[in-house]
Amino acid sequence: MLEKINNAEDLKNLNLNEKNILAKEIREYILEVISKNGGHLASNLGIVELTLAIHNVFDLNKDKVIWDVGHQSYVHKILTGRKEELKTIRTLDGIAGFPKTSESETDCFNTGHSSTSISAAMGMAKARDLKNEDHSVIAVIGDGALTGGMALEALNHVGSSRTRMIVILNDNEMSISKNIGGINKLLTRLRAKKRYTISNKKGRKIIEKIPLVGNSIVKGVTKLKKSIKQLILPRMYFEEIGFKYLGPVDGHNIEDLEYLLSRAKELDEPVLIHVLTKKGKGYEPAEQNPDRFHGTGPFNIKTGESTKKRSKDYSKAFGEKLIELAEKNDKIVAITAAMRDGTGLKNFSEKFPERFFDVGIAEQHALTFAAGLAKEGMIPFVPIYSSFYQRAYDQVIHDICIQKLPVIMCVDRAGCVGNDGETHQGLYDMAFFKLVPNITIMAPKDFEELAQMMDFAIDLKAPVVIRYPRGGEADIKFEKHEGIELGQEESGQVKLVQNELRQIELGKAEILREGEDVTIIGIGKMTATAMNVANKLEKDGIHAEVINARFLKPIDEKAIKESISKTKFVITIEDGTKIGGLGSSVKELIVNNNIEDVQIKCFAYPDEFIRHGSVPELEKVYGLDCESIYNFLKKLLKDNKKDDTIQT
Ligand SMILES: Cc1ncc(C[n+]2csc(CCOP(=O)(O)OP(=O)(O)O)c2C)c(N)n1
Repeated sequence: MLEKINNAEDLKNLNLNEKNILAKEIREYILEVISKNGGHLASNLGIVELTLAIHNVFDLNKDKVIWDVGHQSYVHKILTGRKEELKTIRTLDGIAGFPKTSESETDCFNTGHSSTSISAAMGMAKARDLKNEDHSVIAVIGDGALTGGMALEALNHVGSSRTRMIVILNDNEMSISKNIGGINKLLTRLRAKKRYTISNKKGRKIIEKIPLVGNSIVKGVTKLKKSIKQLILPRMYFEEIGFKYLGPVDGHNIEDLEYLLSRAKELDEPVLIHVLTKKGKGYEPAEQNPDRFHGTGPFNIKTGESTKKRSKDYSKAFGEKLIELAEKNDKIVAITAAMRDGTGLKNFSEKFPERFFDVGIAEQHALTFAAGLAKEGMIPFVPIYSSFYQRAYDQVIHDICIQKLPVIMCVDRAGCVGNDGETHQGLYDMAFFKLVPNITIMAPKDFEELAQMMDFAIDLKAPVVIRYPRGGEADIKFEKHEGIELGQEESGQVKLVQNELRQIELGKAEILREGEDVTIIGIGKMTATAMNVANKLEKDGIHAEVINARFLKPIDEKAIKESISKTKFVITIEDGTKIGGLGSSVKELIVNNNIEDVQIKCFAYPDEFIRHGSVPELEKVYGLDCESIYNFLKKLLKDNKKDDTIQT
């Protein structure tokens, strides 16, 4: 079947049996591709029949479908001319793992972050009405995404405005982990209701004919029905806020789905269709462990086991240290916005269930909730991915920093994250946090320093950010320097500093090696790149001084000033943006201190959204890998370091 299908037009002539065969083949194809490329497997396996039904009932050349989060759009991509390209999904120059308007007109809105679909759909529906056009607008949203504040704000608006649009609630009882909270409880009661099926459609037709009996009786019956419904049917929640509720319907029964979607299409009001699906459907390991297969790296289809060996990563290092701290200090609590496993909090949640809070996909609430806890003397650690911290910016400013509350904001997946692409790159946090008063910003160069920074953050008793990348440490091991005296030469010109200086002190950088030809300042994981570059330069007789910035704010003016005054040439390397990051702080420092005759070159991401690809590939594309930086410096320093042509 799949061979014959290239776009939705090809579906139109299939009978039910053929559609079911196609669903099976689509699953096999997705499984095959994701087992090689990695990606969002379980959500896509769960949404095959629903996507087929949507494409059968609606015409996506004119009707608009917005996929919330967008991680479940692979089936849609297959049905919209991208079947072959799916093999390139999430790879450099391949198609994206999320909907992209630039990829296809049938991707009518870009997504990636959760809970935006209903707002965007309402905007499109209102525009349609204002332009006197006539097409359907549909938001497809999961029960996890429905816990996000934006989705609830949008439901509130859509319901009261009576806008004609459809919300399809894809309810698989899972966010990444098990879905939680009051909305989930409401859905649990709805799930228990009798399902919509083609067979009880006949029953519905009879009920729909009741009005023929006569007006007054109808009114009486309707009123009675309504009050009974109020008592027993929780669907009234959606109806009370202004939606026609249809469902629940079996999300793997194409016939029933098509029936309900066609009905919804005719209605001139907001409709919510409640669809029940199974995450990971059709692949046993994913059905058993939908959270493990939510987002996965490459794996062996037969066993479900990862084909890449997973070594310790920053999230795990964070989780382990937090447990150690919490054992000694009962004020420590941890908050996650639906990312318990991804942020390394699984063991913490099991060890300290009463001090662990999963608030759902609710980053804004998570931060103000943390502020409340901190105000009353608790010590909240809030690990959230960098790109999702964007959601909670006002809470950081308004609720935490103005009041100087000691919330420890742990920015996981900071920097380039790779294959998830532009919506998920954690490149902006240094720039946007830096301009907030009362905040301290740190980034560790390795696991050990992360642990030290967590200790330091508790002692600081003020708002603090610790940013760390996706994955593990770089392959360079920073020497321990035990027993080495300050200034003692170890090899050639390299001078190492003594161990005591390695303690974290507010606003103090760490000089990793001394040299006089160039100052290389790295921050966080890019400190390793700085060291690698310096080691290579050393072989060419170029002596670089390497500074691990440690603090972006307050930056170590003294150490940097001293070094720059000596070398007269500084480069900065960071996993962030050129605008507003470490490089721009160093430039300000040079200007503010009137340091003359200094050249500076900043290695960071340019002023554009960074696409998907593996991290090493993207670092190469943007000249941030060791080789590119080394080549740049070697060429310059070999001849004459005072070259005025350097462009920052
Ligand atoms: C603002 C934001 N926070 C967190 C995430 C990470 N995230 C991606 S999918 C997901 C769970 C979504 O669950 P649901 O909507 O039920 O979809 P399912 O995968 O179960 O089909 C989460 C938390 C995100 N994309 N955006």
